[in-house]
Amino acid sequence: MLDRVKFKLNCMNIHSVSTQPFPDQKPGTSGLRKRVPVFQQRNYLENFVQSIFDSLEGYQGQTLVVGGDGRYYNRQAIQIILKMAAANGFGRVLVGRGGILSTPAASCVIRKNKAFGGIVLSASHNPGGPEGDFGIKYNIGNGGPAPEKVTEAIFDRTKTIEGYQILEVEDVDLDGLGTAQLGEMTVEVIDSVADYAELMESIFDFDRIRQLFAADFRLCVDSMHAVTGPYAKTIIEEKLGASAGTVINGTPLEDFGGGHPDPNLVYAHELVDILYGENAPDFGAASDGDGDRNMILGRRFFVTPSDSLAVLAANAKLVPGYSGGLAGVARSMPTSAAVDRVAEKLGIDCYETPTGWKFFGNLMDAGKVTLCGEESFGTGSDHVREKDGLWAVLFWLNILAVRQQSVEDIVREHWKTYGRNYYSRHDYEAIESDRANTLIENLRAKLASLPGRKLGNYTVDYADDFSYTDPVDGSVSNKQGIRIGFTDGSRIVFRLSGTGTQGATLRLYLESYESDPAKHDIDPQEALGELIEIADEVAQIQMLTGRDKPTVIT
Ligand code: G16
Repeated sequence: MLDRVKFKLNCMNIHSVSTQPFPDQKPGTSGLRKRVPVFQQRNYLENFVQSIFDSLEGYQGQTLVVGGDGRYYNRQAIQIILKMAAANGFGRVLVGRGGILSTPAASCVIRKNKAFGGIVLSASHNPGGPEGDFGIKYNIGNGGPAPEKVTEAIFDRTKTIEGYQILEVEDVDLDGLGTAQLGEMTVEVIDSVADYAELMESIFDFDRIRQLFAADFRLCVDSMHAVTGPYAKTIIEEKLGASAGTVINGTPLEDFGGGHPDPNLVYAHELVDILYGENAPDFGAASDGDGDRNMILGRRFFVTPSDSLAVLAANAKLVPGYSGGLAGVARSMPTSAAVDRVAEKLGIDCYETPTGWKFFGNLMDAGKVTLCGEESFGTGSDHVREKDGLWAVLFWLNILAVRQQSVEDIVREHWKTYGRNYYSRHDYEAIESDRANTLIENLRAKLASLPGRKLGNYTVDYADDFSYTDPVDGSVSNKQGIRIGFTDGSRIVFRLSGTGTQGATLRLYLESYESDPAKHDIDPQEALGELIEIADEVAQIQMLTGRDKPTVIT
């Protein structure tokens, strides 16, 4: 404790603790994500939290929202953050009961209470538990992830930090609703679900969805032992009248029951088995650790996230909250262009942003975009500034209630109207970082030589490293993914994940377009077969990663 220097300020027990920087506290696509033991090092979390506060201006006396997905270390982290927020001069903190706030609910609470910002604790879809992952993210007053200029300021501060401020007091009881006083700061433990449920009720036609359930429609929602359990039970079972048991794995557990709370065809296999099994329900959905991602399934039918976004956009007017139409739509660059076709038909703008929800915030704040989404199982709208898993499920339910068709019929009809964007993502997880970087550098070196070249039956139209200029504030983000576009509109995209915590994860995205309805029934891996081969040839994936197949295919 030699480095622990105590100062008593006034009569409050504010302690200034001297520290030294830790290497690499760099926030990635969604905040700082590391393994739990890294976060448990002495002063590790404290340094990062102080770096957040030091990068902000004008928060004295203001409100901060704090909550997380309930994973291991959530409660301990919250106690530290509360004491540091009090020592640093926040006036009030709103914290979800039990420390629970899904990411979209945190965004909702920040906006509703006009808070200065929020701290969201989650490593999203990454596994939890003592040896699992933990994460921390700062959200600004619009309810969305901090933009790059803020995360860069936080990172810069982590490199020079020498100390932090903390109040020496007892832990706050997080399990009962009510208020507590921490020095001059008030802590309010709020209902984790209420504000969010009220917002959902203001957007969707709950009466119509109730009629759907009354008419024997069956749904299965897999909360994967993560944060959406209480939200889904309250909204879908209690308020909308779906039968008890509709929500499975609905109790948040610190280690997500040992599972990997990532709603895709591989990790949400329990739900997939139910929807592809005997007596399958009409509709299935899963969400991730912190409740911002979603996977949509019909009976024996998978809806790609890119298609889901396009279907929501095309049917938005059926939902009361969007009956006036959409201002515009946005998708991340690797997301398929299915929604572009809907935007064209609707006569609205479609923006292509880098991967990362933070890029949508400016567009929504400027009123340019109402709906947005990503291939990584994220869909959302301007009702909050995060992607929102349960919102997407309710959106689908509202459409199903109005159209009275199956999920599969709705998607097939959509393809008939707009054509089908065959799409797949291949992930190579936990490969050696050096190998992954070499692969990307080699590709970069090749880009200029590719246009005009014939690769198999495809001719390269353009090849670049995606760069984005924000149309609202003019900020430029470079090196956002290698794109190889072909003359027929097909694409191959390569990028390294910004959310993994072990080695590097290479993502390969493949897309081709088919307008002929007679050809809409091909297995996507087959339809994309030649592009998959071309990708390996151009990037030498197998040779450089040492893997003969991807870890996950979606
Ligand atoms: C985060 C971001 C998403 C982004 C995803 C990409 O999701 O919020 O906007 O699409 O990461 O991850 P990667 O860089 O690994 O491809 P989440 O759900 O992890 O917060």
